[in-house]
Amino acid sequence: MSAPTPENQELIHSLELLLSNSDLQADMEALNQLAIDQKLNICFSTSFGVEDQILTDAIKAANAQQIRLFTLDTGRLFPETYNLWARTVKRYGIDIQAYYPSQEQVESYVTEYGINAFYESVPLRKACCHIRKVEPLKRALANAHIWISGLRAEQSSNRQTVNKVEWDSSFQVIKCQPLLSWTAQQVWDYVHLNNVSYNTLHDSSFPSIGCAPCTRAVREGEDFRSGRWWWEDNSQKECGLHRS
Ligand code: ADX
Ligand code: SF4
Repeated sequence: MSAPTPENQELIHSLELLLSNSDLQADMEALNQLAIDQKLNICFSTSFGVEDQILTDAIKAANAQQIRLFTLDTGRLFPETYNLWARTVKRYGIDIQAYYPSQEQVESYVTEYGINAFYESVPLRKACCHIRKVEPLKRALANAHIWISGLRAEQSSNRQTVNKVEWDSSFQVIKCQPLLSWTAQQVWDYVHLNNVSYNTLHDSSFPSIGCAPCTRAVREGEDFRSGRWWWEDNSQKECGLHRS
């Protein structure tokens, strides 16, 4: 895992100055222009969560055609997520490239351990996430210079240590999270103001939505990510996409 080159360090610095955060559409316009001026491959990963729907809306509003959208279809997503995916493509008239897990790896995992083996142990859960999310993400990011994600600091204590722009040594890419400092209030204000379509599960106490067998609704007072891998210890709750 190598450190960023001086060119990447310089790019990180320019991005920090570029992303104002006060105007999301302007941020997307600036990223689009940067992609054109510096011939950069910029991509955005959407899981169709509400933060990602906002970013998709802003990319479209900015006509930021240089930003490539992709999703990781683990094969275990909620029907509501697939429906929203179809609605989003239709509404915005955009391409969202889907990346799938390796057929051989899924077949051998299921044959050896079973279809829901992720409930049995943390290593088996992480192995499933690796096959269904991390390996496809590596392919999705293979030629990328900048990866945009919808992380927000408020989502977990770990995410409070994330920087808006940073070097991701696992995937060897500059990662940026334009919504990092947004509050839930700001998120929902944007959604209502711009009539953004969102996953109907958010209305049924699912603040964070991942794969169906590994996500459940949260109870009043429980934290944002408590419905994800709920049977595991808090310290284990990451799938390898993000360091936090
Ligand atoms: S996770 O690591 O716990 O799964 P989370 O659901 O909070 O992540 O989503 C954070 C960001 O990771 C999203 O805004 C999105 O950029 C990216 N992401 C998560 N899951 C996917 C997915 N299935 N496909 C594409 N991007 C994803
Ligand atoms: Fe597998 Fe669950 Fe990870 Fe989805 S979240 S890839 S089903 S272990």
